Amino acid sequence: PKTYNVVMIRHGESEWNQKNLFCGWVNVDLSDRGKREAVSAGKALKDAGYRFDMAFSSVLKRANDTLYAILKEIGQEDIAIFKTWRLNERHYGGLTGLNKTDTVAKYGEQQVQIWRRSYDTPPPPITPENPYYDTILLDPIYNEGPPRNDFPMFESLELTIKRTLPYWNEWIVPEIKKGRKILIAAHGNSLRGIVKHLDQMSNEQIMQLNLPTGIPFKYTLDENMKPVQGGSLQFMGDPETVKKAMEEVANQGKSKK
Ligand code: DG2
Repeated sequence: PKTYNVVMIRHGESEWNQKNLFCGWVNVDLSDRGKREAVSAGKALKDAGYRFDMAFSSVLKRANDTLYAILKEIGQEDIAIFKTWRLNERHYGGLTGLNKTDTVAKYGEQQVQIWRRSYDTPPPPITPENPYYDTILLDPIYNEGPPRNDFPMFESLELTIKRTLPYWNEWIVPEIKKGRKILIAAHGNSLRGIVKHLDQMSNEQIMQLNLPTGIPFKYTLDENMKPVQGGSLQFMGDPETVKKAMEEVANQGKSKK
């Protein structure tokens, strides 16, 4: 039977991941470590012999720059790249710009865990008092969407999935089915949305998944876009490193010990 591979990656560590700030739709750069992670991801894909026909990313440069670094490593800077706000990170609303550890100190680990990982509880909305309100609204990267009258002020994972999955279904799946080899460079929560969909995870199961920065993972899908033989996402990295990187992400929402 026919199977298809698709490779995805959460961008390398960003400057705000490094400072442990809620970021969402703010367009920050990769940290130096993040840039190195992106190059390593490219090398790993190169060593494994990966070639791609096209790539998809968000409109945020931390994801775009991760993609460019990979394509450079594998010598495929010339392939078609499609960028869409629909693959953006979830909009972190009123939490945008706040330090995750400070937020734990103020509201408790449990509340922060709900804001970070619950399926349907959204963060509070961003208000004009937030220092990044205009930064986001006036950023030209959003000139082509989302529509001004439907511009999010916050997003739960559920809301993120509602705008990411239509893009997956309408634009990415048809290309996969044509046999095109696809690379997607996006974000912790937009990719969690796609993973939840592909693995048919429950709202509870997805809470436990923390995607590490800069480690590519692949799916092998059947003709119905279901992971073959009950498989799931397969990371391209040694299991111990992947486990540590996932714990690091989980710990961003824990109180300082
Ligand atoms: C992080 C995810 O997004 O944060 O917006 O702060 O993938 O773009 O670095 P990314 C953010 P958590 O949901 O892991 O707190």
